[in-house]
Amino acid sequence: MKTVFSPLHNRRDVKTELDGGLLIAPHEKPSRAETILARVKSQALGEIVEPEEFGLEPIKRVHTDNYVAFLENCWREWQADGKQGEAIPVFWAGRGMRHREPKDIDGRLGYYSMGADTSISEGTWEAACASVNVALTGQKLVAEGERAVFALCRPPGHHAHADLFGGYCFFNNAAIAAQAFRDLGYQRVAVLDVDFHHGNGTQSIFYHRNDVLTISLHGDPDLVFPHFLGFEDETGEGEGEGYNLNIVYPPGTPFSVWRQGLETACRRIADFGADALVVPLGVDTFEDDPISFFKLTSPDYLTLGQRLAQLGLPTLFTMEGGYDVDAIGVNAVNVMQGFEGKA
Ligand code: SP5
Ligand code: ZN
Repeated sequence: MKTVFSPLHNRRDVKTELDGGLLIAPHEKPSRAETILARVKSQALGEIVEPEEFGLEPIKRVHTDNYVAFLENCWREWQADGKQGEAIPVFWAGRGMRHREPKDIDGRLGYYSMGADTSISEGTWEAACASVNVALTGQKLVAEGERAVFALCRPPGHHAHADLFGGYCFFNNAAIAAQAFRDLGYQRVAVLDVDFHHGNGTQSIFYHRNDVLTISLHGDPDLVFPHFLGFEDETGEGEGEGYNLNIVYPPGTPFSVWRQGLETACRRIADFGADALVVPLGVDTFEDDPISFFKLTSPDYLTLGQRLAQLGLPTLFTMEGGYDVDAIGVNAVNVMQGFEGKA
């Protein structure tokens, strides 16, 4: 299997993550991608390809123009305002307040975010754009006939809405790739999100549509991020009714239970008649992940890959979460090797 990788991911290298009342060293850091790349090489998974440049147009098929402009200018405006640290949203439009874009940079950070876990600094824009190019290059390779491609995206994307960043995400790489499949004439695209966290951005982007089926297996949002979306009664709206599926699990969930949801998801994708599959792949479902509570083991990721291959679809993997850096390479590449038939 080919892997798409951009060294520009390392332009995203913030020093802070607001967590537990402290500015900690971020969970989402450059070594994550480097560790996965090293495993791709040591396992000789396949060719490693640098991304092509796709520009902003495919991004704007999914994200609003004003949001894209905000991300492009945020760090510059923050600095021009004389701020000392990294850009972190602090204020939001709560219930009863106005949802309008203010001029002030603190106001705009709140307007365009869904969490304060995601600081912005120099290079975030460049890395986020490179991550989209990685996903779109993978999508193009699949459209040209590759059975499956591993888009080693960083930063991740699945928490980003049309006009919101957060959860370490800026552009929704998986949603942009799914839309690119549609724009190339694929009629029904399935997105199966196996990250530990709900794929809130992807759900939201396609919530009113029946041409992109969105499914997410994740930790109960009553207990974990993103807290305010991802419940099982969210099934889609309007034409999209019945085209979103959330499967929620409690703390301690082992693969033997999680895989039942995977089975439900795979059957739904087959019934839908998908002609392409996008898999936002997080390995924060791992038993030793520092911010999550599922109990998947490294061999389980081989089984996951095998089951996804049985769908028989052109498949694009986009890298999302996974924060046990010691295991992230083995676990992510196990999915690819399972897909290719390794038991
Ligand atoms: C892509 C992805 O996986 N994003 C996840 C973003 C989660 N950010 C909030 C993390 C809060 C961690 N709190 C630590 C509690 C440890 N028990
Ligand atoms: Zn996650």
